[in-house]
Amino acid sequence: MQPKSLSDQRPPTSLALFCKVVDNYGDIGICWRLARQLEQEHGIAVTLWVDDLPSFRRICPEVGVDQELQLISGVTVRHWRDQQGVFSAQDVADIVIEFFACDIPPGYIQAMSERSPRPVWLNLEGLSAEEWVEGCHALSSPQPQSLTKYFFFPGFTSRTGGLPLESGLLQQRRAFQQDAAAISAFLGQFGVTPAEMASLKISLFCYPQAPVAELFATWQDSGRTITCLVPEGVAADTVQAFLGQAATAGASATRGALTVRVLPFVPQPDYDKLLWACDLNFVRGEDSFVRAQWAAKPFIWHIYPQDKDLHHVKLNAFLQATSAKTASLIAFALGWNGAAGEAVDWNVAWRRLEAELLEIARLSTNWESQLLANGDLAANLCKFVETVK
Ligand code: TRH
Repeated sequence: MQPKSLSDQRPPTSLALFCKVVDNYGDIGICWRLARQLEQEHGIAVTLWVDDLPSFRRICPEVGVDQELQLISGVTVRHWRDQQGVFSAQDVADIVIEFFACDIPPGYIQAMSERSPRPVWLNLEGLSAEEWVEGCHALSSPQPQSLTKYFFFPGFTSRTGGLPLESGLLQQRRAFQQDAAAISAFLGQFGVTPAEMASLKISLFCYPQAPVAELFATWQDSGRTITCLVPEGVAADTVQAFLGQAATAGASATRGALTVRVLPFVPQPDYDKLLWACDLNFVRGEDSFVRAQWAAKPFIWHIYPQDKDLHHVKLNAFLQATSAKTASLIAFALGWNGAAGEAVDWNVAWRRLEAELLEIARLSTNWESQLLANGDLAANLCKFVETVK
């Protein structure tokens, strides 16, 4: 074995990522993905502080919900119980990231100010295609005690931090999508039958206010057989009404042209496969929305609702930015998000969208190339840290 060079013996760069789960799975979903990527692709020793272990477990079954400290896929996971705690400068990582402006414990910030050199402190913001993002990305904000915080925005242009994309993901996706046996084996484990596999396959992940019942009624009368795969807990009341039984994983029913099948809530890497395997995906929030774009399949985004319909502005900004769109997709997406400004005839909206699915899939591949040119968020973040440290 070659002796290690001196530089090899330096301890790896350390990074603390603080994640507060506001609701659902997107906050931890994004942080967990980033933590793994920084550890695996950049050799950084990552500590992920997270306040809600049960939500984390839903997307990563290895998580022990009663563990204060655990090592998962090379990432140190710490239960962030409260804002208490006394920290010393030695406890502070080289890079400190707060997700979505969550408040880091005051004791940790105090220790950051006592550390020499000071850590690089980033606030990782939420994703938006609005124009102002470019102007705010990478801005610095002076903090008390000689600390500086930088805003780091994900985004869709080269003047933002880009989108998270694991190395090799697109190759894995292409191999999977070209392998009919792999797709059958993957969907087969959830009880999807050969007839369902041959139908138009649609995954459905949305917030409770989506007009799912209206869409189910439309799909039932569709001229083409459709299989809708719904993770457990999503649109639960409508799914239960359609099934005539509890909407638990494994349950399914067929009415007219539509089969609805309930899937378990799968671990994060399997959710990618589900998106890759379907012909159309309904996604929501932030992380599944990004994954749908790396699936290069048509998708409809249900945006996280905000007060005063602020989310409609974000939705329109994205619909304007993306090149993976047709008039039918824009109309459908606006209707799905209650942003159409008029009543939607779902039969018409669906017929138009369905007729353009192949065209949208083709456009999705071009959009993917555009996004790729912006680089991956984890790599962009590491480069940014080098420029400010
Ligand atoms: O769950 P979301 O609605 O999350 C969020 C949060 O509400 C958050 O507060 C808000 O800031 C944000 O949306 C905009 O949707 P999202 O972002 O798509 O996250 C879902 C995660 O769950 C994502 O990482 C994919 C994962 N997932 C699985 O791992 N398995 C599954 O079966 C499904 C359906 C999702």
